[in-house]
Amino acid sequence: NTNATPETESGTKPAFNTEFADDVKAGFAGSPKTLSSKYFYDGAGSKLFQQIMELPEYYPTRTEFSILKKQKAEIINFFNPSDFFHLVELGSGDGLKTKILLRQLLQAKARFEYIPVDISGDAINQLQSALSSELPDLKTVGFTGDYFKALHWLKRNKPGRKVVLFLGSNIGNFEDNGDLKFLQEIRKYLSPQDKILVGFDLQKDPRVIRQAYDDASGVTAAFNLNLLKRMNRELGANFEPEQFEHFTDYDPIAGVVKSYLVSKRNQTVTFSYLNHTVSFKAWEPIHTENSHKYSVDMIKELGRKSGFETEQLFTDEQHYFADVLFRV
Ligand code: AVI
Repeated sequence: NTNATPETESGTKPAFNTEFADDVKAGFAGSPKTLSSKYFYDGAGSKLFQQIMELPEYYPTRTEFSILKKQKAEIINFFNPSDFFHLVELGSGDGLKTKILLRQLLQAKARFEYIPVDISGDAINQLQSALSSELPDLKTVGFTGDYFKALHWLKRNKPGRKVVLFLGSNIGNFEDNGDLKFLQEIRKYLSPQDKILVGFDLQKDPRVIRQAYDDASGVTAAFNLNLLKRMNRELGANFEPEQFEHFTDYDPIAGVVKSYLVSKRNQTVTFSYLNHTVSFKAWEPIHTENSHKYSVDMIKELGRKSGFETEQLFTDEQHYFADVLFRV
């Protein structure tokens, strides 16, 4: 098992991450205190996220899965499969959802090459070895690293038409306007004929949304609190997770779930590797995540402002989720 981040503080220490240390210092110096949700996904956090995706309350993953399963034939037709293209997936993870499209493309004798991109080298290696046995006819060229490094590399090394996949509603986890900046940046690497399929979580009954981020079994709370444990492991901090509380709420006007870790009392935490201390007041929040929910109008407007046209929107019967195909 290559996914070997220790879950106890007595295990092997992960390599010191300067960017994490700097972001923690800067985020805790501000008011309100913040920490980027990108730090959720260490080994322990990624395992907890896998559990979140299985929760009865967490509808996005299973809904997107059903959209892809039911509409796979129609979706891949929009990729113009008989004309060679690179299928580039940003944040491929375990590729479970993508395999539905990959199987369909192979069955349709599509002319393409699959290029999964992930920040985790372990995820890319595991996906490549799974694909080579499960779909031996598939040509896969994995890329480990940052999305924009990958797009830059592609521009130089893989000229030709591209279809980009950005599934799973990761688009919703940016700060305000971060979704627009991200799509505008992607657009710079695309040419006429290129397309991008993006997963969006749709606005719905606010109670359904709120529950998805505050499940009864406490897995999402553990996922949020893992940030404190990660700082203990990697930055030598002495957070007591029991002294913080997971709090989350959905604002139906802004269309965003905001998650926090709230300090239950006045306390001071020492970061022994950073020679640094941070104080928290009783009930002071640390903002740890945004999860934006979209209306169809917001999606079309976002596409337009980023230089795309909405070609097709694939949704489920309840209109909980949408995979949206934008063309340049
Ligand atoms: C990864 N991302 C789309 C998830 C979401 O729903 O915003 C992360 C998550 N946070 C709490 N639960 C799931």
